[in-house]
Amino acid sequence: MTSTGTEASAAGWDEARLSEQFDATIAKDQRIEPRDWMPDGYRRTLIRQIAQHAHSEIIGMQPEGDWITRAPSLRRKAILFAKVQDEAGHGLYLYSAAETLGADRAELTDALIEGRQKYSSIFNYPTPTFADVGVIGWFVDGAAICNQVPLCRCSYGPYARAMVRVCKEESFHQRQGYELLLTMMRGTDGQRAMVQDAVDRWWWPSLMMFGPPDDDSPNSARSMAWKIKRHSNDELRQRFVDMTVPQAEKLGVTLPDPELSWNEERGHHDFGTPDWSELQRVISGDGPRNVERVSRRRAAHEEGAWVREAATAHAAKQAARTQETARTQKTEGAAA
Ligand code: BYC
Repeated sequence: MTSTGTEASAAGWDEARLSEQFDATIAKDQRIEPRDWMPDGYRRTLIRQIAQHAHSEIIGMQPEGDWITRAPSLRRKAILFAKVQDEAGHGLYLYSAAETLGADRAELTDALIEGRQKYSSIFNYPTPTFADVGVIGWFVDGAAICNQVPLCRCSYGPYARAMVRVCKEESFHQRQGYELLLTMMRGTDGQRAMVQDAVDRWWWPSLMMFGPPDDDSPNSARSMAWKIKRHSNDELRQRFVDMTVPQAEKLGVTLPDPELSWNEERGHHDFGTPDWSELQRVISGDGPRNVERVSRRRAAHEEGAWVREAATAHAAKQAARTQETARTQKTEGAAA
């Protein structure tokens, strides 16, 4: 799509024509870019999803970040540092993508810390043992890969492009988690029990990451028609289960679902039903760690105010200096 909103109004195009052009771009599987005309609902949906995604990355630094000072070796500490730092980076790309839609980053942060915008339910669970770091990598980053690889083909250009790098890093995160667990499984009985316990606690919350079942997902149909989402919540959940079962067998752990079995006819695993009332509780603020996660984010934001002020003052000083240099050069040029 090439015409900007300004060009369009100059050409006297009406909204119906712009809407047709938008639909044609989506139908051709081409990208919508920031300066293209888009329906308000498309813009709002993207800001909602991208903001929630960004908030999830930033809040997601906390459960694992708690283990940085307690990692059992220098190697594990360095890996964990790098992973948590990557998540900060993902949050920043995503806030930038939301800004291309006209969202204001400071307002998005306020919406998060005032509880007006959501973040992924998964980060409201505790991480009592180091095995949780491994299982988060294996399950949570594994689920993130299933969910986010299709987002690389999302119809909105800046979101799709941000996802390419994010997915490459998520893939490293997943493998580091699995490798950590393989190491623990080769250790003592106590370590193996720790891994199984973490698997038991994280399995169902990980399945909930994909959102409510399709028949209870109010946003899916619209988002799929706009090619923001490429697959439904249930399709992606199934993909995650199919991918994870053989990995669990190789690792030597049991997934805590008695209904889990291979269905020859469907060519997929059958599995039990997550407790959807738990997902609703966690999303609405009543999970095991919601209060702690948001209050910590609020405190970090308040304590960081001086950094933002200093950076703004520095940028203003630099801009004034650049302007002054340009003025001096112009005067000297005129005099020469
Ligand atoms: N948690 O109609 P639905 C990561 C909300 S970061 C909380 O199906 P939609 C990582 C949903 O927002 C992981 N809320 O919605 C980071 C909606 O509420 P609103 C984050 C949830 O948008 C660090 C309502 O329920 N990934 O991987 O079509 C370390 C109805 O749902 C959840 C992303 O954000 C949930 N689990 O689909 C390691 C990916 N599920 O907004 C790893 C991008 C649903 O109407 N996001 N809700 O008030 C998406 O793909 C989609 O937004 C979702 C939901 C699949 C999450």
